[in-house]
Amino acid sequence: MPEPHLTVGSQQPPKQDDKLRLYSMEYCPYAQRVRLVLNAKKIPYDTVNLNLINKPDWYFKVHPEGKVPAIDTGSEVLVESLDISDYLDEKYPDNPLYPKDPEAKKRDQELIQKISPLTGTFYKCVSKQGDKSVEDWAKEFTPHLDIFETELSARGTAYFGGDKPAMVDYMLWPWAERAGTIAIAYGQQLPFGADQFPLLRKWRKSMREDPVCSQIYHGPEKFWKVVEIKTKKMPPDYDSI
Ligand SMILES: N[C@@H](CCC(=O)N[C@@H](CS)C(=O)NCC(=O)O)C(=O)O
Repeated sequence: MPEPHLTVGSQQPPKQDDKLRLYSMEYCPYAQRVRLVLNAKKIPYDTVNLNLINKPDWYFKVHPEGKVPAIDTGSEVLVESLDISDYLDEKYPDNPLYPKDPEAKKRDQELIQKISPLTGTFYKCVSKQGDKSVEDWAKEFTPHLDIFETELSARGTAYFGGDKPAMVDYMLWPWAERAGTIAIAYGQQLPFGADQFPLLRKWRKSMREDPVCSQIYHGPEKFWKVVEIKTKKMPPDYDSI
């Protein structure tokens, strides 16, 4: 069971000294990135979930913009999923998630930067912005997905990280987990060709079975409820999704 989402009028839970504190929201893909890294590296942490529609006032003292994820290390608060993930990888050397070679690490970090245009398209699509057909959406997604398909092909490995998932895989996975939400939104899958993205499709299946991903898997129906809460302005009861 996820930790309850704290809302307006709640008290900030006292922090234990020996653990990192993650401020999160169970269905946030950016917070999920950090949870994947924490779990992949077996870093002890506790979670405080927040209701992001009715945020508790005290949270603005933690993160002035009131966003998740944020990590309280005990001596500082870190924000932004990519910065937190990089920090964790450097600070906790077990199970390194980047290649040792600085050039290869830089290439991975550059690839991670290319996830953002893909997620932008995902949000517009799933919240049905622009009144486009599924054919149009498939066309719009194609160049973004091609980047990752081509990269898997060039690397010749099952995962971007090689024979096991690493940083690029975990930074991309939250949206691969949510991809099925599009079929719920439109009543059909986007009409990609059967020969399009064979490596990415295989990657997605393998990632679904990765213990780090499956441990916190929710699947498309729950994410669809989260989309509906936002787009239909329904009561934000994230604890009963
Ligand atoms: N660029 C940020 C994005 C974080 C983000 O947008 N989080 C959303 C939840 S998924 C949030 O906190 N929304 C609340 C708000 O914007 O007020 C990151 O990578 O951490």
